[in-house]
Amino acid sequence: MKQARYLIPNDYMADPAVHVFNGKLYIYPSHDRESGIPENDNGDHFDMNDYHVFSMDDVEAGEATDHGVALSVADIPWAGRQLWDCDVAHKNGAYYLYFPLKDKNDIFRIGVATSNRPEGPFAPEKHPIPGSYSIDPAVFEENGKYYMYFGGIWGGQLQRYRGNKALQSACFPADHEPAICPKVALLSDDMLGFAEAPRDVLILDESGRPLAQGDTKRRFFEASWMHKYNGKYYFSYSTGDTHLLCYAVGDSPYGAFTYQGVILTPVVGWTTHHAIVEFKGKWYLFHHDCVPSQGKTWLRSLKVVALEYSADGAIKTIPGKI
Ligand code: FUB
Repeated sequence: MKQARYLIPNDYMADPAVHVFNGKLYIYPSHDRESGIPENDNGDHFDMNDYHVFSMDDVEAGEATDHGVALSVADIPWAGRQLWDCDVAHKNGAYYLYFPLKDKNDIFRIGVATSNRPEGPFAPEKHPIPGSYSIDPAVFEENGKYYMYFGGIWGGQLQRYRGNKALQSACFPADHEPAICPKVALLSDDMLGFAEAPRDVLILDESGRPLAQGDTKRRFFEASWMHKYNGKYYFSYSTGDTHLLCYAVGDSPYGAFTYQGVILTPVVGWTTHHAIVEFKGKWYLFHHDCVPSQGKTWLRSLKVVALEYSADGAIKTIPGKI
């Protein structure tokens, strides 16, 4: 696959999480829609109210099958608004959909919904995960342990917390201070909560110093993803207002991770978001852009492109605009 291709031409889908379950590829995107809310820095215009699940047998040329609505805001007892980027994990025949949603006080929390099928429908728990906050859950499984990465600044509200406690008001570090970190927590055996207090995911520069808040072309903004390649853990994320997808590599799912480089240069649109997955012996980058909506930042379309590594394990940078 030389060129990126659009996967769902008839609807606006974004923020892909992608997994292989039972030999099939499943895509869990956000479902963008036009709700008329004006664009602002809080992301109020990303006013999504349901999820669809898609599956594919062939990434190179096949169609994505739409399995219909898997979960709606209307079915979530604690819901306020805005279903943002979700992810799904599989354990012992059950599938767990993790989703960020603002509660009735307009605070992002992370919820969980369960199904016995990868395509859902998913039944939500009555309450969000205790101790959860912010957005963009991404779950990585290894040896029966499930790690949830999460967090996002600005509209994702991560700047309102320190040490897992809510602050009186949002607080950003000064430009020279260590950047706000994404979080990681082991999930409990029943997959419905955290087994530990969320920890900081440290992203270091080449000298071993934490990236600074003012280092906006490298510091974390949102959209965590984790994959393993050749024994190394690759933590990837979006730099938000500088519109890059980057990655950092470490020796443990907890990090620390050392910044390596850019996976995807800016796309048409504001947000950039991704999943990296191996399927049938090839690696792929799933992401989104706003070309089909002619640049409407809240109406994004899903794409896939081949992802390649150099012999030393470096990811080859992919151009976001062609
Ligand atoms: O889709 C809403 C938000 O935009 C996601 O949660 C972020 O990662 C960004 O893509």
